[in-house]
Amino acid sequence: MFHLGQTGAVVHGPLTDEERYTFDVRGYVVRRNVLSEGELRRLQIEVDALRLPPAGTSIQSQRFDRIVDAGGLMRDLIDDPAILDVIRELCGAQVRLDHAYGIVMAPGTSGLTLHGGGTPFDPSQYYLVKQGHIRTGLMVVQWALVDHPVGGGGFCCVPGSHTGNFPLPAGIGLDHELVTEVPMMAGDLVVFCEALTHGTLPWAGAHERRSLLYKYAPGPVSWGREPPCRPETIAEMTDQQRRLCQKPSVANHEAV
Ligand SMILES: O=C(O)CCC(=O)C(=O)O
Repeated sequence: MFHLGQTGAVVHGPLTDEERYTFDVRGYVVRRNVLSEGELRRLQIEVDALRLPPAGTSIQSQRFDRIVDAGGLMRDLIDDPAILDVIRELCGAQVRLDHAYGIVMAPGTSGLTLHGGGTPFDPSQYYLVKQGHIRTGLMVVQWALVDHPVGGGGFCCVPGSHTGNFPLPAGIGLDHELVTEVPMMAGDLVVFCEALTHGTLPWAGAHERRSLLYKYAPGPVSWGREPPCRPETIAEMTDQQRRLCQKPSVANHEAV
């Protein structure tokens, strides 16, 4: 498995200097061509197998969870080599999977208003640089299962807002000039921190939007109320996946 950097060069594993710089400046970074055609086909089959009700206009109808319990590649993405070093760098060696879900959007449906943001300081979703290391609270790896073309909608953000010093004013909505769409092709992924102000632009794609979101946190931090999967699922996991799904703690928290 390989991915292409912002300049098109093939890169593996940890953030490159260029990616780290980009993430620090913008609050997100895109990795291209991470999933192969075969993997994309497998993931589409796995999503089809969930027999989701048709996506409508409500946010609830555009979300599906239990993607880790479902198994298969949807589970194995939690510690995919394309992102493992990245989540370790951003959340620390005791990084944990906090929660995971998928997004489906029907053509013409609208998404989610702007949310997140680094101000006021939120101890569960933050962005800090200390002694030369980036540290984030809750952060996201979103895998695009279909093309998200320019003008197609989907993930958007206010680049740089993860280090902003003022709260988002009420007058800045999805249609504001500061809001940037983040186009992706099927097989790309975007890494972003929840301290970044972000949201979902109405979906203008001709096809259904499908993406999978895996949200990670530092070892002692829990954003969600529930564990990321059922206890029975843990028994089926590799040791590394099990370590990723530990309960939030400082004491006895094994490194991933
Ligand atoms: O549509 C997107 O990719 C953003 C989703 C999002 O911000 C959320 O689910 O909280």
